[in-house]
Amino acid sequence: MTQLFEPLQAGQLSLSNRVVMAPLTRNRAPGAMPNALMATYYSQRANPKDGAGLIITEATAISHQGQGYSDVPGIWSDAQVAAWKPITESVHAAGGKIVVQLWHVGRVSHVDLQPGGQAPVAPSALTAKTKTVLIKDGVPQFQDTSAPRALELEELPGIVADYRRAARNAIAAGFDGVEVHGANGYLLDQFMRSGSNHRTDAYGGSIANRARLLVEVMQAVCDEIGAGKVGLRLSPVTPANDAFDPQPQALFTHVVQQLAPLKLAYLHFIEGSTGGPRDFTQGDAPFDYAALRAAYRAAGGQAAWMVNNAYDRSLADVALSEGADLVAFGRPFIANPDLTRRLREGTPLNAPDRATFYGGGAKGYIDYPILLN
Ligand code: 8OZ
Repeated sequence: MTQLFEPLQAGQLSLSNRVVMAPLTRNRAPGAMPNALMATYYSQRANPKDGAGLIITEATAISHQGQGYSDVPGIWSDAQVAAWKPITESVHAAGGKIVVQLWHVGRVSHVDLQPGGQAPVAPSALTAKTKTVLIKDGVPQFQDTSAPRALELEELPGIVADYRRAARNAIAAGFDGVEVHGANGYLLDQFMRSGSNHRTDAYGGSIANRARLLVEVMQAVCDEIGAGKVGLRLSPVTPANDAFDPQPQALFTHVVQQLAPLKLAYLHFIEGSTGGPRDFTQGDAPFDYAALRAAYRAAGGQAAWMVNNAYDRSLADVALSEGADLVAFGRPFIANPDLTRRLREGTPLNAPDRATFYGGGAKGYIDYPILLN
């Protein structure tokens, strides 16, 4: 089977193959500023034949309030837009395509990372049982998240506006589009799932109410830059960052049905537990991803369907034969800039070094070997 190495038109994204570089947090952007090391890292993975058909950047904060980890990049200021430009230019010069992942962490943050040392914001004042990464004296340290405060109803249009500004900035910075981060227990996921959303207004309670903020954000981002440049990442059953909902099938079926009319470029699903078991599930029944896709297609949704989590070549081939359009690889892309070539030729993969995942410099970032000739 060769489908993995064939081109795909996903909305306005013309992709040279179906191997996608998944978003990967690397904590190498001090001061939330993109930099030259990142240009090297991404362009190493941008070759249209041997690298990713699409690169999704590491999660990137839409506002200072949206930050929850040390040394992750942002895209809220003009200086950040200017600093992203050399990165998108080097990826394009290498023949690749790149979208930026737009991120608001919500309650997964720490007062040390928030403007004025304030409490992080969330749908409800419920502390996440999870850790964040603070880098002190160059050493990554896992620390408990801080207690959040509940966002006021009047603040929500401002959150939507921050996503809209980030999308506008992304295009100004030369990105081919954006991916909204709706997964892994961050702000939009916190609103969707009842474990973290105890609101009693129009953004809490029913499934339709809990999905409302995500749908408003997607609408705003699409209005701003055109839906054909917009993707969305979801993780229906992950427990990451204390995410929980008792009825994920009903919740995410509603979500994709709401998004069907938008004509998005792609929908991106983490299957099972993020970075963990693919068969992990939560709630009232095992999650049925095929039924989710069928519900989306039945509602008229035409976005490319991207799958992720612990894929290898044979699992990817099966997924494509069963109707997926794109397969995103995370950790394999950390250690293999030429992952697509290695998958095509069946060459052994370099193993990623966990000690250099978060923070640091060139080591474990831009020094993984590629196959020669
Ligand atoms: C690993 C470490 C920090 C953040 C995600 C953005 O899980 C992340 C993340 C992953 O989506």
